[in-house]
Amino acid sequence: GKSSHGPQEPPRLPALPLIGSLLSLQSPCPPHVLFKELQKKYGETFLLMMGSHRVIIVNQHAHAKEVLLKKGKIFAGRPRTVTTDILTRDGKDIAFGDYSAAWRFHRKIVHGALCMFGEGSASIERIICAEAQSLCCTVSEAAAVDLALDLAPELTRAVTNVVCSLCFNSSYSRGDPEFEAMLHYSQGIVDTVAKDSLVDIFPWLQVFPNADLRLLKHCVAIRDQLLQKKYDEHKEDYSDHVQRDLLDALLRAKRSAENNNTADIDAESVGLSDDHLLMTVGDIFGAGVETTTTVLKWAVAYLIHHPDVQRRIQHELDTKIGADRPPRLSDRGSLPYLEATIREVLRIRPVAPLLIPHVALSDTSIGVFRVKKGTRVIINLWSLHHDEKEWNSPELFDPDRFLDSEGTGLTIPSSSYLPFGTGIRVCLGEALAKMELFLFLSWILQHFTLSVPPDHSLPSLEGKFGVVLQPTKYKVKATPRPGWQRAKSQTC
Ligand code: HEM
Ligand code: PLO
Repeated sequence: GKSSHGPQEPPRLPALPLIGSLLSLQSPCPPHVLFKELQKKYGETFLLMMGSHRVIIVNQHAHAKEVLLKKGKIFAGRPRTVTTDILTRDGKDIAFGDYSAAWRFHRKIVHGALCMFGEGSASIERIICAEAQSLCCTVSEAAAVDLALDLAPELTRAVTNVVCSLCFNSSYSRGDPEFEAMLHYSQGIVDTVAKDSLVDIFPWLQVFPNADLRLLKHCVAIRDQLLQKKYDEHKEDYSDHVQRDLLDALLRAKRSAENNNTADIDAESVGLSDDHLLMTVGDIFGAGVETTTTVLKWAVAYLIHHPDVQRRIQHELDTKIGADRPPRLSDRGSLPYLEATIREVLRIRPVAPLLIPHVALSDTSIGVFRVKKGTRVIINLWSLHHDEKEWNSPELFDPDRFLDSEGTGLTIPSSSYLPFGTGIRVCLGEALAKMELFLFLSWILQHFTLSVPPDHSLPSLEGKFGVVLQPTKYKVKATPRPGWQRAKSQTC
């Protein structure tokens, strides 16, 4: 190979015309799979052009950690794209907002607000368990009359209500028209935003009629109306003395910056304008709903494919908790097999297979490769989680890989595992998501055994690529477990 004297150019894919078609929606493979394939020809880290932008694709964990951790601050930028600008009013949110004082400030406020509800306090546990309870009741009612259920809407409502409590101190009941509208617009956004679609690569294409862009704008307008309504309501009965939720926490920060106006803080530059507040709470609401719901759908799909795994979790639940009480957060330590299963779901079907693109804020390097300021860096988490050098039969669903040789202690067998990212752009909702996944799955499996409904085929495990990797729709049969049939009538 080449001798490495100082930084060199990364291997580079043939230029523009090819790449345009490569990343377009017509490509037979989703981009994370395609990028993993391209490694064979170009090596683990390579460069391509998306329109006029330099993009480096990283398919291996050492380089991924250099970008996210060791040089995390240098690579903390985010690109501006047509679709994310529409969603976030030109990057006035956390996830798609570029590195800035406003971004740092908002992360800090949200982090603080999430901690307030966080692991230590009982309130978040109470909220999740109330939703889990109501979910189990709805499922058992439906299961009594219908052998083939679509769990997705109920899972989504449960997860939405948790994040609704956190953000807005509110919740939705079944059939609430606002909830139905939310389901609809959110799917429209997931289908159209940040997919490296042609308009994001060639922004001048915006001037032509574009169905995706029209759908996105329509869905964002409906979302914004909903956010604005919550915002107005909160402003009306805001008080400095009570902090009910995240929106109150943001409003308090805004008020206190405005009151200290004599100092050098002004609302616009620190990012405390109405737009910033709305976009931040929109981020947490959107992330809170779409990510956790997606993982639950994947988990149920894999459990249906692997009844043995399901039985082992239920055995663990029966021996460690029994049938007299529901699971709680303090049981997490005694249910390692369930935890291992959750880890395996997050490995085999990462929610964000390409994370969110990062941008180099100055000239730098990755390994031996030179990286120019402004270069976009895509970490291909799909490659990390399916690396044959790191995982035995990576396409095999096997929770045991996360257990030690005795099968009782949890481990992470490879450092090629970053479901939530890492470093200064690490997921803000990791702790919340893990609590929800644990409680919802343990409640469901304590109450029901899930299987394929008669005359249906197994759920597809393929996934539909978008800003999150979603499973396609499927139906399940939920059979109440013996010990819980009696309890049901008392609690529902
Ligand atoms: C960012 C994963 C749940 C809020 C991210 C990133 C990943 C991720 C991979 C991108 C990291 C990067 O670009 O380097 C997940 C997974 C989840 C989950 C697997 C569920 C299992 C949540 C929840 C919330 C949330 C529940 C909200 C409460 C965010 C935010 C960011 C983010 C705000 C942007 C951080 C930034 O750019 O500074 N998440 N997430 N996530 N996540 Fe999550
Ligand atoms: C999901 C659809 C919502 O309507 C808007 C929204 C806001 C924040 C996004 C989220 C969507 C998708 C998942 C994202 C999240 C921010 C962080 C998270 C991208 C588009 C991940 C997994 O990185």
